[in-house]
Amino acid sequence: MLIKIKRGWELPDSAATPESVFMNRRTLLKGLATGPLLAAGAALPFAGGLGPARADDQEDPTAHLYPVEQNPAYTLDRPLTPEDFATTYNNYYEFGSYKEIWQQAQKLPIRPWTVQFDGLVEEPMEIGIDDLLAKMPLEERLYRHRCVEAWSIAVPYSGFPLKALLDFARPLGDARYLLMQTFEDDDVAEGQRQFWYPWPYIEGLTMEEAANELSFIATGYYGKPIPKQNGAPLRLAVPWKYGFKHIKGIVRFSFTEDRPVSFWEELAGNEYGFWANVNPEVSHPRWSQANEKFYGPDGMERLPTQLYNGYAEQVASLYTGMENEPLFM
Ligand SMILES: Nc1nc2c(c(=O)[nH]1)N[C@H]1C(S)=C(S)[C@@H](COP(=O)(O)O)O[C@H]1N2
Ligand SMILES: [Mo]
Repeated sequence: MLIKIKRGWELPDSAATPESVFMNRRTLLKGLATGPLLAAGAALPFAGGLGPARADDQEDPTAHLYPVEQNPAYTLDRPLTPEDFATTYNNYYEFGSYKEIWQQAQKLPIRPWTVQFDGLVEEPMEIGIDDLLAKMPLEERLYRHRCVEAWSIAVPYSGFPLKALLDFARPLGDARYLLMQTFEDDDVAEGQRQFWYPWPYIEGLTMEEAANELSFIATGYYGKPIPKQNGAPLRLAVPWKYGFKHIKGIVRFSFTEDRPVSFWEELAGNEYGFWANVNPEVSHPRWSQANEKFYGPDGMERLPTQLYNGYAEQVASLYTGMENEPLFM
């Protein structure tokens, strides 16, 4: 771990060093000094996460793209969650089934990163992340995020509407669902060695949901490239749905006629369904969803959960006539 710190200080103090790299190092140092991880479980994350130079020491080639202009249509009813919190309290089972995975996630190489489009499309294709980003209209949006576990945050994503990606992918008329898939590499993602999980992580949306104005692909966070622990280089944001739908580290978009079975649905379909729309009145089988623990600038605050996480105006019409579907689990 000392080696890594030394490398950090040795970096040339060039103006070209993006803030993201600088910040990550500062956060890392802070984490080393004060983080609960050091006391609690240093051996586990640090053993594999730090050490010789790895892909995580490369400058993110998209750093110059950010910050991007904020879309004023997506504002918040609450303050933003501090960046420190949103980037160190995460769910990313590929790197461990606990919240403190951010160091482990630094091992993920995000260049080269190829994104595949297949299934019911006019023409299957593959494209590198930087070529893809150059084609997409980037903007910033402030979104609420509500995990099914009942914690919530409010964060600034940069990225592009999923609709722009659909237009690029040119799905065929008989495509009914969009399946998204996370990278697989159990050399860096040690969680993927846990064979009882149905890797790779899969998520899905109906084509109508995917084309909804709120469906967003995040490539940036807090005005910088999105950190690995938050899903770099491509991560879904569908803020009216529980957090597990927000698939990270996407490598594949596939268009299907049949409904995809998601990672969590396969593990426990009675607890984590396909629709997963937020609703305070529909309890999880093991806990109430009436309230949420919002992590804001003043720490944790209990707030009432809102139907569709407060986005009913934009999405309720997607579900008319579907009263018999388990829309809220
Ligand atoms: N590939 C993958 N994506 C994932 C997860 C995961 O374990 N693996 N966890 C999900 C869950 S449960 C939540 S709440 C969000 C958390 O996103 P954040 O850590 O950026 O806040 O990521 C989602 N995306
Ligand atoms: Mo979650």
